[in-house]
Amino acid sequence: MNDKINPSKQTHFKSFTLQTKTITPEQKAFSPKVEDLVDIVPQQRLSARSSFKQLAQSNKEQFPDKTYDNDDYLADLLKVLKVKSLVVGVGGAGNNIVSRLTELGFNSAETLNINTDAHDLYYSNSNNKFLLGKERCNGLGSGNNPYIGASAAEDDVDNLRKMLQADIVFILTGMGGGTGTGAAPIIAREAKKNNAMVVTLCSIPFKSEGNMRRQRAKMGLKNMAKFSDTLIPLPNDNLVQFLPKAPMLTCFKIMDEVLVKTISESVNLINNCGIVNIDFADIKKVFEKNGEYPSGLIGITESMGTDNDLINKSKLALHNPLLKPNTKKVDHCLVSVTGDHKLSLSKVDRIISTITKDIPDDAELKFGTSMDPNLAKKVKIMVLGRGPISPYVRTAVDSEVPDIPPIPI
Ligand SMILES: Nc1nc2c(ncn2[C@@H]2O[C@H](COP(=O)(O)OP(=O)(O)OP(=O)(O)O)[C@@H](O)[C@H]2O)c(=O)[nH]1
Ligand SMILES: [Mg+2]
Repeated sequence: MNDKINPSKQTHFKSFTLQTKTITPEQKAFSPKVEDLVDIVPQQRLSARSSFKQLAQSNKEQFPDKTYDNDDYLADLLKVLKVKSLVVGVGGAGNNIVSRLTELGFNSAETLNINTDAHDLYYSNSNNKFLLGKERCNGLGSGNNPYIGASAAEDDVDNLRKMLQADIVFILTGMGGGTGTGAAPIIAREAKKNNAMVVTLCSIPFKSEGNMRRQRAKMGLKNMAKFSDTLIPLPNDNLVQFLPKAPMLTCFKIMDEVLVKTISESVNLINNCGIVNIDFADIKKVFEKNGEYPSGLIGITESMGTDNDLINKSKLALHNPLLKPNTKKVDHCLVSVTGDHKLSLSKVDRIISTITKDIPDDAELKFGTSMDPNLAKKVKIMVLGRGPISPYVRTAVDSEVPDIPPIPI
């Protein structure tokens, strides 16, 4: 779309000013008894949908007799309708995943790496970088201390708020260290203050990394659950089942690849809203906070396109062995199928009917298709689901582990 300002367009919104939403005490009283995100959302940044509504309303008031909508007007509306996604990597693991994403040529959303460790941050790859807690950590990391990670984030809270301007913020991190565990919940909280939907994907340490790391990971998860709409923990140990003899570094690399694919496919789905018949409202239904244990299911597979393989890979995407979700709890399900221009209806039907069989009869399922000429005979299947609760999230939320309060310098 052309960015030049067309004088004829300016007249549409001459007297338009963005309004901030105020929350009445009555609204607060009726808010759900889950972690109340409304309380921490002063609505500084309007969502794409709210901006769209305000622009449309303002135009209606200015031109009450207008019957048809011309293209200039529609182009203006489309400008604000674009959903902005931001991918944030926090700490060593998060930075590695974002670097991999960048190296693979991902450019569908902005990326931002945040770390207390200047060395790790310097060697990472992302559109933007931010060294957290410069005075507190002196660029040397948090020393495995989540309290230091949290304090470093609080030191830079104003800067964080400025950076986290998006409709959807994906947070990628590894739980169990100091920076990701301590800082990522604060980063999520600041993104929520900017009215973003927060989707967190994080790794859970191997048992072999020791009990202290696992305890820290539980603290981190409990805090992440407060500020994430969707929180998907990927336990490193689930990889061990497939690769019992693989070195830890190889497992990290494989986990990184899984996270990279998940993020890039999710962002593509969001960016392609309107081309496929899945729209942002559908994505919101699956990702938006629902209850006190914010989890869900995400699975991506690639099929060779034969009948049997389509069935197997559809099941694999739904029953993602890295998450092991209880698919009987799915209440909303989105299935995105990508193929080349020859993708047949019967293949799509094979995928959808396989997935439908494995989720409850009353679950709402919506599917969309998109084209990628590079796939040739292959078919990409992505399943997003709401309903299944990760046992890791449930255990962390119900646990007595303490909060991670910041400590003074
Ligand atoms: N997927 C993946 N996981 C990793 C990687 N490196 C570490 N992890 C996991 O993430 C956990 C946290 O490690 P880091 O991300 O290095 O820790 P950090 O957040 O930087 O925290 P500090 O270095 O202590 O300040 C570890 O316990 C591992 O389980 C990686 O490259 N990829
Ligand atoms: Mg580190």
